Amino acid sequence: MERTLAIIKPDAVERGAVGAIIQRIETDGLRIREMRLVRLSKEDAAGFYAVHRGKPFFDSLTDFMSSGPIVVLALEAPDVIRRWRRMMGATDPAKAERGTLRREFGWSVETNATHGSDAPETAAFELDYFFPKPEIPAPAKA
Ligand code: FUP
Repeated sequence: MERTLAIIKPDAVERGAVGAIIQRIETDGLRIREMRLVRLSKEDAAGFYAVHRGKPFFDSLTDFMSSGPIVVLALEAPDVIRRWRRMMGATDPAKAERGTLRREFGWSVETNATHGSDAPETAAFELDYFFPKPEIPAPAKA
C-alpha cells in the first residue's frame, strides 16, 4: 500500500472541476485518506515547490498556486504514485493523452489542473507538508 499527495490546483477549483476530478479518483479505486480546501500564501507555495526555487518559472508558479483555494488530498492505493500521475497525464495539457485530467481540465503548463508527487521521497515530504498529523494513520509498512 502506498500514499501520494494530490492537489486540485486553483484553476481547476475556479473552473468548478473539483467534483469531476474526485469522481475520477474514486472510480479508479484510489482511496481518499485526507482532504482539505486550503489557500496557500506565496511563502507556503514557495515552501512546497522549494525544489524548483531558482528556476525561471518559480515566481509565476508560486503566484499561481497562491492565487486561489486548492484542494489537497492524501490518496492511498497500491502503486498510487504512478497511477495518479498516469491519470493526470503529461505536465503540458496540450501533450497529455486523451482521457487524462490535464488534457480535460488543464489549460497550460502552469495552469495544469492537478499535481501529484513524483516519487516515494517526494510523496513523504509533500504529504507531511499538508498532513503532518494524519487523522487516518497510514498502514504500517510491510
Ligand atoms: P509535474 O511533475 O508533471 O507536475 O511537472 P514538473 O515537476 O516538471 O513541474 C512542476 C510544476 O511547475 C508543474 F506544476 C508545472 C510547473 N511548470 C511551469 O509552470 N513552467 C515550466 O516551464 C515547467 C513547469
